[in-house]
Amino acid sequence: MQVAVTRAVSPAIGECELTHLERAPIDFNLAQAQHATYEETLRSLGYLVKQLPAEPTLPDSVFVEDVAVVLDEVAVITRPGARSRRNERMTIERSLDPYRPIARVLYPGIIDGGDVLVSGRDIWIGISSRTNNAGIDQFRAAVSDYSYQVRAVQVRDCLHLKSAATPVGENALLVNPSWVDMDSFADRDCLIVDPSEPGAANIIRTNDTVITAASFPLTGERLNKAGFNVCTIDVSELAKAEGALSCCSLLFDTLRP
Ligand code: CIR
Repeated sequence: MQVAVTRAVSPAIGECELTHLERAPIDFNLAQAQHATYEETLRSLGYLVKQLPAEPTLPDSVFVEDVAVVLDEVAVITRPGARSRRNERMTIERSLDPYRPIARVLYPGIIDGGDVLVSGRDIWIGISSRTNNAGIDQFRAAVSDYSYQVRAVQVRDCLHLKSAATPVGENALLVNPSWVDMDSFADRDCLIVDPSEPGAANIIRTNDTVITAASFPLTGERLNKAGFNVCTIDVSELAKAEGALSCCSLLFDTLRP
């Protein structure tokens, strides 16, 4: 069974962390409606959505991706780079505990799940304002029994590695080459976002569908032309909090028959 762990939008989302964007008012009702459509889309693609209750004191808690990385063998609970996000961990850990052994990144490591790009047995981890080398070393140690190749990669001008690149196929990535060097992904096919849509590289690939954001129609068209089955949703209100598509869920298989 495929599970999507999500969390309802916090009523405090207007006080979210911001790194690259100017603060703009966020319409809470619209953000909730877009989030509901996001969850509905995952349901329509076969996911059992397990929604955690909203956290009124944790503005960024809807962005569950940053707090854990769920591999087949283990769930790694991160230590988010933003101090304001560290109290998101306990409830996420509790939600994953039934499904996977748990490992944790601890001080002095920091790491955001948004910096962890998993493609097959390869894991690239972005060095960003949210992820440091100590976090990467601890993550590498946590997965060392499971034959993944873990590599660090520098990102620039964006929040996370997964702002710059996400998996679009078994052996293919969708990349914005202005934010991460494509040389890092020499053994993958790289599709490029439309240059006028720098934020478009963050998509969700699931089964035979890719979910893209409505704000990036030209990249959606590129994927369509490349033969992908594209499903588009509007997450513009969540984007004002620097959230993208992948960050609103933790997707994994229960691995039970
Ligand atoms: C933050 O700065 O932490 C949030 N406002 C946005 C997090 C987005 N996370 C993601 O793309 N993985």
